[in-house]
Amino acid sequence: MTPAARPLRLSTADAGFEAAFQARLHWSEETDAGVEQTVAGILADVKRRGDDAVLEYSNRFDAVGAASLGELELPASELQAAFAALPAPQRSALEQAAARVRRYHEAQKKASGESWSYREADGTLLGQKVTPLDRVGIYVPGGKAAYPSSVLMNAIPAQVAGVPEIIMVVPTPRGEKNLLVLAAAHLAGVTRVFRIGGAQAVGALAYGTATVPRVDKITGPGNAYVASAKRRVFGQVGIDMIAGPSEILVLADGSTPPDWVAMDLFSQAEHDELAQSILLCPDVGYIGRVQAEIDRLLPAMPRAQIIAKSLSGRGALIHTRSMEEACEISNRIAPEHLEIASSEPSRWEPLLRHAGAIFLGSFTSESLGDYCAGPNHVLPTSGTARFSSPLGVYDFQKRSSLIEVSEAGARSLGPIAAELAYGEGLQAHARAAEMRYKG
Ligand code: HSO
Ligand code: ZN
Repeated sequence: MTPAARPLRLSTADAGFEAAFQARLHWSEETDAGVEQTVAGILADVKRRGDDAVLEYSNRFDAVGAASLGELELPASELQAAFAALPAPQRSALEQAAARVRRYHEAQKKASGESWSYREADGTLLGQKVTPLDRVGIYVPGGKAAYPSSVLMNAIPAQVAGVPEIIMVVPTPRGEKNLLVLAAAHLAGVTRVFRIGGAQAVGALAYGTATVPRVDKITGPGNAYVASAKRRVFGQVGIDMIAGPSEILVLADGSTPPDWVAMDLFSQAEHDELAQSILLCPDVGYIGRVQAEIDRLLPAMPRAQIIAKSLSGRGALIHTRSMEEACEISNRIAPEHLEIASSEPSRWEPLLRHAGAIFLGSFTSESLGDYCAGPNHVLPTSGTARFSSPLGVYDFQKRSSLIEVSEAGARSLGPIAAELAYGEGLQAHARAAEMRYKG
């Protein structure tokens, strides 16, 4: 028996709307004291004992039965073989997705990832030099959340940025390898792959061991242990973000077939019982039709149980007074994915300020963005789109300021610097500037 999927029905005109809306949005990742303590212990151990510790934890938690950490590295030939062994349609889909994701990120690099400078009249040059990170680590979860598409979304921007070494870690519980993940690693240009996971893999990447090289930044999703480990090593290395459950918000004016919208709501709900799917619409009749499609379509879904839990526990169908009000509410939510299911998406898009990715028009299903449209599917969740952006080429680059002062520039800038330096009581600063024009 499929349980019913009943998202909360709300109307902005109701007196209790605000409280009910807030309660539905609220999500806090429990920081479990037990997890925190375990992770702290594992990281300290990996830092102290390196390879031996990582090997022990991998044998204990993943039952990989390895005698040395070196055994857990997958040779490039095995990645290549995994790719070659894919059924032709799957190989072709993966190749086309990778090519489109690469092209998008190349355009992104051109638009915002290049060095720049300008020269002033007296010859002084000012600018910014953009360089890739030397080495990055990509965490890929094992088990049910192992997404080959996420391998592409993490590795391709790193490669396009020009990162010379991309180290991937992926746990293989009881030695079970996910061939599609390995094939994606081959296609995306991953340099080395280790079959390790959990906090011990994050520690190995952050501190380096005899076998696993130390990286400069770690990206990629993971369970509570991985998230906690990433938080703890942040500062020693860069990290991308701590992703919460997936979210989709559909803004509908009633012009998109309601079964399309129902399936779009399912598409994020099927990721996770804690995923959040929300519909905002000024037409109450249409909301009823979407609910009817939810009821009709759900029983045939293989992940019906997860979808039902997600929609009933965290979903909402919200009746608004207008599309304008729907846009305002969407801005307050700042969803990871925002679909404008409308016949006039360009009318509403300018009103929308906070979202990880915006999908315009009835034909743009969010799932195309997950796999092959081109933009990255690693997006800010839990309202963090208010201040952060999709994973991109810029996450694998850093910037250095460039300053080249001419002799004339030293004469014009020197007195300004000296004046301010004396004001701060810093003689050496002042003299260093003065010596260059006064002697
Ligand atoms: N929607 C997920 C990404 C994904 N979907 C991977 C399918 N595979 C988070 O944006
Ligand atoms: Zn998805």
